[in-house]
Amino acid sequence: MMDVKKVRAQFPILDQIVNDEPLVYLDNGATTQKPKQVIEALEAYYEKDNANVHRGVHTLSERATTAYENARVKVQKFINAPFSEEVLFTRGTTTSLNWVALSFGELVINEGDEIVLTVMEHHSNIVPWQQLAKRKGAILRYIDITSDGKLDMNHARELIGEKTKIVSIAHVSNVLGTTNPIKELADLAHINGGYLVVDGAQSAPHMKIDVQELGCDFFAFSGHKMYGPTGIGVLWGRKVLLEQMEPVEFGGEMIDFVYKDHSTWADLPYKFEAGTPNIAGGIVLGAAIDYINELGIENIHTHEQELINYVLPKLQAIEGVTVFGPQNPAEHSAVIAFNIDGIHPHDVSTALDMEGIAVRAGHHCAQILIKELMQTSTVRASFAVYNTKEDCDKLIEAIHITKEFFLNGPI
Ligand code: 7TS
Repeated sequence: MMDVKKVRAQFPILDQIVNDEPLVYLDNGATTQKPKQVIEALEAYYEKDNANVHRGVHTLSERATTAYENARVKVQKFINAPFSEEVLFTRGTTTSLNWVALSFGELVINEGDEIVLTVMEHHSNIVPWQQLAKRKGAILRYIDITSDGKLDMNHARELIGEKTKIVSIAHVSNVLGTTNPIKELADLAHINGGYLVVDGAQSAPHMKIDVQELGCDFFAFSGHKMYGPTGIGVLWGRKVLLEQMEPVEFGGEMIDFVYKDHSTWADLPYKFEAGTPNIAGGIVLGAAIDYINELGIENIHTHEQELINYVLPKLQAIEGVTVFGPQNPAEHSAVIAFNIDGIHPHDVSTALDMEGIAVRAGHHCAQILIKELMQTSTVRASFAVYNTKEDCDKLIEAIHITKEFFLNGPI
């Protein structure tokens, strides 16, 4: 059993009053808060070790380089990647997916080829593929969802065929909370001679990731959604593929030799990491992984799932509330999007903020999905390891207060 009180105490930001109420932070799908040991790792780096990496032979540079490369190994172990040089540091999921589209897409996509996405994708797993399709004359296809917000696997089997070169899909939807069957999709893509790209932004913080077990070819995620800093993320790719790919950015550190008319590239992973990287970000992402490992990702998952089991039925029971995505709590991950009949989601979000509760309202960068759900926006409560059943109770109570205020007027 996780001692949530102890966990909460590690997050200084949570201990504050917002609009005269204790803060209840339920916008973890957007970004998570950071524990003391992660904040301290950032401070320690700048206070003791700051230097550029991979170039100086002086002591600080060696220290910074060692810490940065150790962080890469921590990421490798975190996702069970076969090789540390398959771990590329990026700015975040968005950059990671752009790199796959720009480099791998450029390599394998030709005119008439098909790229299969799903209607539940975040814009950062749609727009880079649209741009690639435009450049190459390729075709985009979208797998539908079922009425309870799961991926329609019959449709997936229909769409993924011999023209499919790339399937790119969210592991967990940032709106529906659906977890997609990655292994099955990887097999489908591979049988047809294609490749599977996974957007792990909403899964890596919440469940054990094993890229070998998932059977995917690329896996992207962000540090800031898993208790780490902003501006750092990861692209993992299979070595044989990364080796064939061209770099996306060019400049210092990514070259082997530079001649007047051409250049040759450094080995993996450096070929992709042009210029001075986000050194502090990489090292502190390593500290965030240490933090997750100390708690245990399985324990985090169990705790969050308990919260969903607790709060989802309570939400479903409120008259006028529609919850999107799987209705069975066991199939619903740590994000819950919902709407209240007759009240605009932005009004709901403002009213909840008045009660000290932070949620997100909007299209959640998933406009195709929101249209599919026949909404213009939704409210979304998203959970992390430091959330409690009391947070859930406060959310439910505040929704009742909000309904009362908007539907029956101020008392
Ligand atoms: N993919 C998914 C599934 C996401 O949820 C997000 C961010 C991204 C990609 C992009 O990640 P980034 O770190 O590069 O921005 N999602 C959200 C969200 O749901 N609310 O704010 C950001």
